[in-house]
Amino acid sequence: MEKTALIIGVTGQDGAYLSELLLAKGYMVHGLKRRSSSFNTGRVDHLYQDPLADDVRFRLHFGDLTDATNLCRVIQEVQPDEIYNLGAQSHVQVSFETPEYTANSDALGTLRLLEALRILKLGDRCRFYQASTSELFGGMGAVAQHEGTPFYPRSPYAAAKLYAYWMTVNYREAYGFHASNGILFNHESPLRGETFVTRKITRGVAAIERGLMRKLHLGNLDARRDWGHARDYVDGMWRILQQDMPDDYVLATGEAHSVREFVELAFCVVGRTIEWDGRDADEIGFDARTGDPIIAIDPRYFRPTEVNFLLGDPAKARRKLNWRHSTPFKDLVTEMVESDLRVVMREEGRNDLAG
Ligand code: NDP
Ligand code: GDR
Repeated sequence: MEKTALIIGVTGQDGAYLSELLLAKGYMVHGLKRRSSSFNTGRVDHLYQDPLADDVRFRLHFGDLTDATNLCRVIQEVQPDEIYNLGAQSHVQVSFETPEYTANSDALGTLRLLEALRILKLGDRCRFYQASTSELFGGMGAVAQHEGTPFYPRSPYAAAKLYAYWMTVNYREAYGFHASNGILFNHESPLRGETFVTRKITRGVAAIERGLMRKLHLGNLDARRDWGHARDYVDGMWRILQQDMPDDYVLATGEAHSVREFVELAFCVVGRTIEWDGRDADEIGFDARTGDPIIAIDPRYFRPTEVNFLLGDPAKARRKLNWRHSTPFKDLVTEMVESDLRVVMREEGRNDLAG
Protein backbone atom coordinates (compact mmCIF):
# COMPACT_ATOMS: atom_id res chain seq x y z
CA MET A 1 0.00 0.00 0.00
CA GLU A 2 1.18 3.55 -0.78
CA LYS A 3 2.80 5.25 2.20
CA THR A 4 2.56 8.92 3.07
CA ALA A 5 5.53 10.80 4.51
CA LEU A 6 5.74 14.27 6.01
CA ILE A 7 9.18 15.89 5.85
CA ILE A 8 9.81 18.82 8.17
CA GLY A 9 12.72 20.80 6.72
CA VAL A 10 11.98 19.66 3.16
CA THR A 11 13.75 22.69 1.65
CA GLY A 12 17.12 21.82 3.23
CA GLN A 13 19.93 19.63 1.89
CA ASP A 14 18.65 16.39 3.43
CA GLY A 15 15.00 17.25 2.76
CA ALA A 16 15.74 17.42 -0.97
CA TYR A 17 17.61 14.10 -1.12
CA LEU A 18 15.04 12.36 1.10
CA SER A 19 12.14 13.64 -1.03
CA GLU A 20 13.77 12.18 -4.14
CA LEU A 21 14.38 8.86 -2.40
CA LEU A 22 10.82 8.53 -1.06
CA LEU A 23 9.23 9.55 -4.37
CA ALA A 24 11.34 6.90 -6.11
CA LYS A 25 9.99 4.38 -3.60
CA GLY A 26 6.41 5.34 -4.49
CA TYR A 27 5.60 7.44 -1.42
CA MET A 28 3.23 10.38 -1.36
CA VAL A 29 5.52 13.10 0.03
CA HIS A 30 4.35 16.17 1.95
CA GLY A 31 6.84 18.79 3.04
CA LEU A 32 6.73 21.69 5.46
CA LYS A 33 8.26 24.91 4.14
CA ARG A 34 8.71 28.21 5.92
CA ARG A 35 7.33 31.44 4.65
CA SER A 36 10.22 33.52 3.37
CA SER A 37 10.54 36.91 1.69
CA SER A 38 12.68 35.33 -1.00
CA PHE A 39 12.47 31.96 -2.77
CA ASN A 40 13.59 29.12 -0.49
CA THR A 41 12.52 26.07 -2.50
CA GLY A 42 15.45 25.95 -4.95
CA ARG A 43 16.54 22.48 -3.83
CA VAL A 44 13.10 20.92 -4.47
CA ASP A 45 11.76 23.03 -7.35
CA HIS A 46 12.46 20.18 -9.77
CA LEU A 47 10.01 18.03 -7.78
CA TYR A 48 7.21 20.60 -7.82
CA GLN A 49 3.86 19.46 -9.17
CA ASP A 50 0.73 21.47 -9.80
CA PRO A 51 -1.34 20.84 -6.64
CA LEU A 52 -4.50 20.69 -8.79
CA ALA A 53 -3.13 18.03 -11.14
CA ASP A 54 -4.27 14.41 -10.91
CA ASP A 55 -2.02 12.00 -9.06
CA VAL A 56 0.04 14.64 -7.23
CA ARG A 57 2.80 12.92 -5.24
CA PHE A 58 4.69 15.91 -3.83
CA ARG A 59 2.99 18.71 -1.90
CA LEU A 60 4.32 21.58 0.16
CA HIS A 61 2.57 23.17 3.14
CA PHE A 62 3.49 26.40 4.89
CA GLY A 63 4.53 25.90 8.49
CA ASP A 64 7.10 26.39 11.19
CA LEU A 65 8.45 24.35 14.09
CA THR A 66 7.78 27.29 16.39
CA ASP A 67 4.02 27.16 15.66
CA ALA A 68 2.29 24.27 17.45
CA THR A 69 -1.21 24.82 16.04
CA ASN A 70 0.12 24.85 12.52
CA LEU A 71 2.02 21.58 13.07
CA CYS A 72 -1.10 19.95 14.54
CA ARG A 73 -3.25 21.05 11.60
CA VAL A 74 -0.79 19.93 8.92
CA ILE A 75 -0.31 16.53 10.57
CA GLN A 76 -4.08 16.10 10.92
CA GLU A 77 -4.58 16.97 7.27
CA VAL A 78 -1.77 14.78 5.95
CA GLN A 79 -2.27 11.74 8.25
CA PRO A 80 1.32 10.61 7.64
CA ASP A 81 2.64 7.08 8.08
CA GLU A 82 6.12 8.51 8.66
CA ILE A 83 7.39 11.89 9.86
CA TYR A 84 11.01 12.87 9.27
CA ASN A 85 11.92 15.83 11.48
CA LEU A 86 14.83 17.37 9.58
CA GLY A 87 13.82 20.94 10.39
CA ALA A 88 16.29 22.95 12.45
CA GLN A 89 18.38 26.06 12.81
CA SER A 90 21.26 23.79 11.89
CA HIS A 91 24.31 26.07 11.96
CA VAL A 92 26.45 25.52 15.06
CA GLN A 93 28.18 28.91 15.00
CA VAL A 94 24.90 30.77 14.39
CA SER A 95 23.44 29.02 17.45
CA PHE A 96 25.85 31.01 19.66
CA GLU A 97 24.25 34.20 18.25
CA THR A 98 20.67 32.90 18.42
CA PRO A 99 20.55 30.45 21.34
CA GLU A 100 16.91 31.08 22.27
CA TYR A 101 15.60 30.75 18.73
CA THR A 102 17.71 27.62 18.23
CA ALA A 103 16.19 26.08 21.38
CA ASN A 104 12.70 27.07 20.26
CA SER A 105 12.97 25.48 16.82
CA ASP A 106 15.35 22.56 17.46
CA ALA A 107 14.37 21.50 20.99
CA LEU A 108 10.78 22.67 21.51
CA GLY A 109 9.97 22.19 17.83
CA THR A 110 10.61 18.48 18.25
CA LEU A 111 8.46 18.39 21.37
CA ARG A 112 5.65 20.13 19.47
CA LEU A 113 5.72 17.44 16.80
CA LEU A 114 5.68 14.62 19.34
CA GLU A 115 2.86 16.30 21.25
CA ALA A 116 0.88 16.79 18.04
CA LEU A 117 1.10 13.04 17.44
CA ARG A 118 -0.05 12.39 21.02
CA ILE A 119 -2.94 14.87 20.87
CA LEU A 120 -4.10 13.55 17.50
CA LYS A 121 -3.74 9.96 18.76
CA LEU A 122 -1.47 9.09 15.85
CA GLY A 123 1.44 7.87 17.99
CA ASP A 124 0.63 4.21 17.39
CA ARG A 125 0.43 4.40 13.60
CA CYS A 126 2.86 7.15 12.57
CA ARG A 127 6.60 6.47 12.75
CA PHE A 128 8.86 9.36 13.79
CA TYR A 129 12.46 10.08 12.77
CA GLN A 130 14.48 12.67 14.69
CA ALA A 131 17.54 14.24 13.05
CA SER A 132 20.00 13.89 15.90
CA THR A 133 23.64 14.71 15.47
CA SER A 134 27.23 13.82 16.24
CA GLU A 135 27.44 17.27 17.85
CA LEU A 136 25.79 15.58 20.87
CA PHE A 137 29.14 13.89 21.60
CA GLY A 138 31.14 17.11 21.72
CA GLY A 139 34.28 15.42 20.42
CA MET A 140 36.02 15.32 23.79
CA GLY A 141 38.20 12.25 23.20
CA ALA A 142 40.14 11.03 20.18
CA VAL A 143 38.23 7.75 19.91
CA ALA A 144 35.38 6.70 17.63
CA GLN A 145 31.93 7.61 18.95
CA HIS A 146 29.02 5.15 19.00
CA GLU A 147 25.50 4.86 20.41
CA GLY A 148 26.85 4.24 23.94
CA THR A 149 29.32 7.15 24.02
CA PRO A 150 28.36 9.75 26.67
CA PHE A 151 27.03 13.07 25.36
CA TYR A 152 28.74 16.41 26.03
CA PRO A 153 27.05 19.17 23.98
CA ARG A 154 29.38 22.10 23.25
CA SER A 155 27.00 24.64 21.68
CA PRO A 156 23.43 25.94 22.06
CA TYR A 157 22.67 23.91 18.91
CA ALA A 158 23.98 20.69 20.44
CA ALA A 159 22.19 21.35 23.75
CA ALA A 160 18.90 21.92 21.91
CA LYS A 161 19.42 18.72 19.91
CA LEU A 162 20.18 16.87 23.15
CA TYR A 163 16.73 17.79 24.48
CA ALA A 164 15.14 16.66 21.22
CA TYR A 165 17.08 13.38 21.36
CA TRP A 166 15.85 12.58 24.86
CA MET A 167 12.25 13.63 24.17
CA THR A 168 12.25 11.23 21.24
CA VAL A 169 13.49 8.45 23.55
CA ASN A 170 10.99 9.48 26.21
CA TYR A 171 7.94 9.39 23.91
CA ARG A 172 9.07 5.96 22.75
CA GLU A 173 9.34 4.66 26.30
CA ALA A 174 6.40 6.53 27.86
CA TYR A 175 3.78 6.18 25.11
CA GLY A 176 5.09 3.36 22.92
CA PHE A 177 5.77 5.62 19.92
CA HIS A 178 7.78 4.21 17.01
CA ALA A 179 10.22 7.11 17.46
CA SER A 180 13.90 6.80 16.53
CA ASN A 181 17.01 8.96 16.51
CA GLY A 182 19.52 8.94 13.69
CA ILE A 183 22.75 10.24 15.22
CA LEU A 184 24.25 11.43 11.98
CA PHE A 185 27.81 12.57 11.47
CA ASN A 186 28.52 15.37 8.99
CA HIS A 187 27.17 14.71 5.53
CA GLU A 188 27.68 16.98 2.59
CA SER A 189 26.84 17.32 -1.09
CA PRO A 190 26.56 19.92 -3.85
CA LEU A 191 23.28 20.93 -2.12
CA ARG A 192 25.01 21.73 1.19
CA GLY A 193 24.32 25.24 2.55
CA GLU A 194 27.01 27.70 1.43
CA THR A 195 28.05 28.68 4.99
CA PHE A 196 29.04 25.19 6.16
CA VAL A 197 32.78 24.72 5.83
CA THR A 198 32.83 22.12 3.02
CA ARG A 199 30.60 24.07 0.66
CA LYS A 200 32.28 27.34 1.61
CA ILE A 201 35.59 25.77 0.57
CA THR A 202 34.34 24.22 -2.68
CA ARG A 203 32.57 27.45 -3.71
CA GLY A 204 35.69 29.40 -2.79
CA VAL A 205 37.93 27.09 -4.83
CA ALA A 206 35.63 27.49 -7.84
CA ALA A 207 35.52 31.29 -7.49
CA ILE A 208 39.32 31.53 -7.10
CA GLU A 209 39.83 29.24 -10.09
CA ARG A 210 37.56 31.45 -12.23
CA GLY A 211 39.37 34.60 -11.06
CA LEU A 212 36.32 35.96 -9.20
CA MET A 213 37.85 35.81 -5.72
CA ARG A 214 41.42 36.13 -4.45
CA LYS A 215 41.41 34.58 -1.00
CA LEU A 216 39.27 32.24 1.08
CA HIS A 217 38.85 33.19 4.78
CA LEU A 218 38.44 30.28 7.19
CA GLY A 219 38.55 29.50 10.92
CA ASN A 220 39.93 26.39 12.65
CA LEU A 221 41.74 24.25 10.07
CA ASP A 222 42.60 21.50 12.55
CA ALA A 223 39.05 20.41 13.43
CA ARG A 224 38.44 16.86 12.25
CA ARG A 225 35.14 15.60 10.93
CA ASP A 226 33.70 12.32 9.66
CA TRP A 227 32.32 13.52 6.31
CA GLY A 228 29.97 11.42 4.18
CA HIS A 229 27.58 12.04 1.29
CA ALA A 230 24.01 13.19 2.11
CA ARG A 231 22.54 10.80 -0.48
CA ASP A 232 23.84 7.81 1.49
CA TYR A 233 22.58 9.21 4.79
CA VAL A 234 18.95 9.78 3.76
CA ASP A 235 18.84 6.11 2.77
CA GLY A 236 19.91 5.36 6.36
CA MET A 237 17.08 7.54 7.72
CA TRP A 238 14.56 5.57 5.68
CA ARG A 239 16.01 2.24 6.82
CA ILE A 240 15.73 3.33 10.46
CA LEU A 241 11.97 3.85 10.08
CA GLN A 242 11.48 0.48 8.32
CA GLN A 243 12.62 -1.47 11.40
CA ASP A 244 9.94 -3.30 13.41
CA MET A 245 11.32 -1.82 16.61
CA PRO A 246 12.29 1.86 17.06
CA ASP A 247 15.88 2.49 18.13
CA ASP A 248 18.80 4.94 17.88
CA TYR A 249 21.59 4.58 15.33
CA VAL A 250 24.90 6.25 14.48
CA LEU A 251 25.41 6.84 10.74
CA ALA A 252 29.01 7.67 9.83
CA THR A 253 31.81 6.66 7.47
CA GLY A 254 34.31 5.65 10.17
CA GLU A 255 36.97 7.98 8.69
CA ALA A 256 37.96 11.44 9.94
CA HIS A 257 39.73 14.22 8.03
CA SER A 258 40.77 17.72 9.04
CA VAL A 259 39.42 20.92 7.51
CA ARG A 260 43.00 21.47 6.28
CA GLU A 261 42.91 18.15 4.37
CA PHE A 262 39.56 19.12 2.85
CA VAL A 263 41.05 22.42 1.64
CA GLU A 264 44.13 20.73 0.19
CA LEU A 265 42.09 18.12 -1.65
CA ALA A 266 39.58 20.67 -2.98
CA PHE A 267 42.38 22.80 -4.48
CA CYS A 268 44.02 19.65 -5.81
CA VAL A 269 40.86 18.98 -7.88
CA VAL A 270 41.61 22.17 -9.86
CA GLY A 271 45.33 21.33 -10.08
CA ARG A 272 46.60 23.63 -7.33
CA THR A 273 48.89 22.70 -4.44
CA ILE A 274 48.89 24.67 -1.20
CA GLU A 275 51.92 25.60 0.86
CA TRP A 276 51.22 26.63 4.44
CA ASP A 277 53.08 29.29 6.33
CA GLY A 278 52.61 30.33 9.96
CA ARG A 279 50.29 28.88 12.59
CA ASP A 280 46.81 29.54 13.99
CA ALA A 281 45.46 33.03 13.44
CA ASP A 282 48.44 34.16 11.34
CA GLU A 283 48.41 31.16 9.08
CA ILE A 284 48.30 31.68 5.34
CA GLY A 285 48.01 29.19 2.50
CA PHE A 286 49.86 30.02 -0.72
CA ASP A 287 49.37 28.68 -4.21
CA ALA A 288 52.61 26.71 -4.62
CA ARG A 289 52.90 27.61 -8.32
CA THR A 290 52.08 31.33 -8.32
CA GLY A 291 52.97 32.21 -4.72
CA ASP A 292 49.62 33.99 -4.34
CA PRO A 293 48.06 33.87 -0.86
CA ILE A 294 44.74 32.03 -1.31
CA ILE A 295 43.82 31.02 2.27
CA ALA A 296 43.73 33.34 5.27
CA ILE A 297 42.64 32.63 8.82
CA ASP A 298 39.89 34.85 10.17
CA PRO A 299 39.34 34.54 13.94
CA ARG A 300 35.67 35.52 13.41
CA TYR A 301 35.14 31.91 12.38
CA PHE A 302 36.55 30.50 15.63
CA ARG A 303 33.80 29.22 17.94
CA PRO A 304 33.49 30.02 21.67
CA THR A 305 33.63 26.27 22.31
CA GLU A 306 34.89 24.11 19.47
CA VAL A 307 34.25 20.45 18.70
CA ASN A 308 37.68 19.28 17.62
CA PHE A 309 37.27 15.64 16.79
CA LEU A 310 34.31 13.70 15.44
CA LEU A 311 34.66 10.16 14.17
CA GLY A 312 31.73 7.76 14.10
CA ASP A 313 31.50 4.02 14.52
CA PRO A 314 28.57 2.87 12.34
CA ALA A 315 28.86 -0.84 13.30
CA LYS A 316 25.30 -1.07 14.66
CA ALA A 317 23.78 0.49 11.52
CA ARG A 318 25.83 -1.89 9.38
CA ARG A 319 24.69 -4.89 11.37
CA LYS A 320 21.04 -4.06 11.95
CA LEU A 321 20.12 -1.85 8.99
CA ASN A 322 22.55 -3.30 6.46
CA TRP A 323 23.48 0.34 5.83
CA ARG A 324 26.83 1.52 4.55
CA HIS A 325 28.08 4.72 3.02
CA SER A 326 29.14 4.39 -0.59
CA THR A 327 30.98 7.63 -1.40
CA PRO A 328 34.71 7.85 -0.60
CA PHE A 329 35.95 11.17 0.81
CA LYS A 330 37.92 12.00 -2.35
CA ASP A 331 34.86 11.45 -4.57
CA LEU A 332 32.73 13.64 -2.31
CA VAL A 333 35.19 16.55 -2.48
CA THR A 334 35.61 16.13 -6.25
CA GLU A 335 31.84 16.08 -6.86
CA MET A 336 31.37 19.24 -4.79
CA VAL A 337 34.20 21.18 -6.48
CA GLU A 338 33.07 20.16 -9.97
CA SER A 339 29.48 21.12 -9.18
CA ASP A 340 30.57 24.52 -7.82
CA LEU A 341 32.67 25.18 -10.92
CA ARG A 342 29.47 24.71 -12.96
CA VAL A 343 27.50 26.95 -10.53
CA VAL A 344 30.10 29.74 -10.71
CA MET A 345 30.31 29.52 -14.52
CA ARG A 346 26.50 29.75 -14.78
CA GLU A 347 26.60 32.85 -12.57
CA GLU A 348 29.33 34.36 -14.76
CA GLY A 349 27.13 33.72 -17.80
CA ARG A 350 24.20 35.51 -16.20
CA ASN A 351 26.40 38.48 -15.24
CA ASP A 352 27.71 38.68 -18.84
CA LEU A 353 24.14 38.80 -20.15
CA ALA A 354 23.13 41.43 -17.58
CA GLY A 355 26.26 43.50 -18.35
P1 NDP B 1 19.66 22.49 6.43
O1 NDP B 1 20.07 23.64 7.25
O2 NDP B 1 20.12 22.38 5.01
O3 NDP B 1 18.05 22.39 6.41
C1 NDP B 1 17.30 22.68 7.55
C2 NDP B 1 15.84 22.72 7.15
O4 NDP B 1 15.09 23.11 8.32
C3 NDP B 1 15.51 23.76 6.06
O5 NDP B 1 14.47 23.25 5.26
C4 NDP B 1 15.02 24.94 6.89
O6 NDP B 1 14.16 25.80 6.18
C5 NDP B 1 14.23 24.21 7.96
N1 NDP B 1 13.96 25.01 9.15
C6 NDP B 1 14.80 25.81 9.83
N2 NDP B 1 14.16 26.39 10.87
C7 NDP B 1 12.87 25.94 10.81
C8 NDP B 1 11.72 26.21 11.58
N3 NDP B 1 11.73 27.03 12.62
N4 NDP B 1 10.57 25.58 11.24
C9 NDP B 1 10.53 24.73 10.18
N5 NDP B 1 11.58 24.46 9.40
C10 NDP B 1 12.75 25.06 9.73
O7 NDP B 1 20.09 21.16 7.23
P2 NDP B 1 20.47 19.71 6.67
O8 NDP B 1 19.54 19.34 5.60
O9 NDP B 1 21.92 19.65 6.47
O10 NDP B 1 20.18 18.82 7.97
C11 NDP B 1 18.90 18.27 8.22
C12 NDP B 1 18.74 18.01 9.70
O11 NDP B 1 19.75 17.11 10.15
C13 NDP B 1 18.89 19.25 10.59
O12 NDP B 1 17.99 19.08 11.67
C14 NDP B 1 20.32 19.19 11.08
O13 NDP B 1 20.42 19.83 12.32
C15 NDP B 1 20.52 17.70 11.19
N6 NDP B 1 21.86 17.20 10.99
C16 NDP B 1 22.56 17.53 9.86
C17 NDP B 1 23.79 17.00 9.63
C18 NDP B 1 24.58 17.34 8.41
O14 NDP B 1 25.80 17.08 8.40
N7 NDP B 1 23.98 17.89 7.36
C19 NDP B 1 24.40 16.02 10.58
C20 NDP B 1 23.55 15.72 11.70
C21 NDP B 1 22.33 16.28 11.89
P3 NDP B 1 14.75 27.00 5.24
O15 NDP B 1 15.17 26.32 3.95
O16 NDP B 1 13.59 27.89 5.07
O17 NDP B 1 15.90 27.60 5.97
P1 GDR C 1 29.55 21.54 11.97
O1 GDR C 1 29.78 22.01 10.46
O2 GDR C 1 29.78 22.61 12.95
O3 GDR C 1 30.36 20.28 12.12
O4 GDR C 1 28.00 21.21 11.97
P2 GDR C 1 30.59 23.24 9.83
O5 GDR C 1 30.82 22.87 8.42
O6 GDR C 1 29.92 24.54 10.12
O7 GDR C 1 31.98 23.23 10.65
C1 GDR C 1 32.86 22.12 10.61
C2 GDR C 1 34.19 22.50 11.24
O8 GDR C 1 34.85 23.42 10.37
C3 GDR C 1 35.39 24.47 11.17
N1 GDR C 1 35.56 25.67 10.33
C4 GDR C 1 34.58 26.40 9.79
N2 GDR C 1 33.24 26.25 9.80
C5 GDR C 1 32.49 27.13 9.10
N3 GDR C 1 31.15 26.97 9.05
N4 GDR C 1 33.04 28.19 8.43
C6 GDR C 1 34.39 28.39 8.41
O9 GDR C 1 34.86 29.35 7.81
C7 GDR C 1 35.20 27.45 9.10
N5 GDR C 1 36.54 27.31 9.26
C8 GDR C 1 36.75 26.24 10.01
C9 GDR C 1 34.39 24.65 12.29
O10 GDR C 1 34.97 25.37 13.37
C10 GDR C 1 34.07 23.19 12.60
O11 GDR C 1 35.01 22.65 13.47
C11 GDR C 1 27.40 20.48 10.90
C12 GDR C 1 25.94 20.94 10.78
O12 GDR C 1 25.38 20.36 9.63
C13 GDR C 1 25.14 20.51 11.99
O13 GDR C 1 23.76 20.80 11.76
C14 GDR C 1 25.32 19.01 12.19
O14 GDR C 1 24.61 18.59 13.34
C15 GDR C 1 26.79 18.67 12.32
O15 GDR C 1 27.47 19.09 11.15
C16 GDR C 1 27.02 17.17 12.46
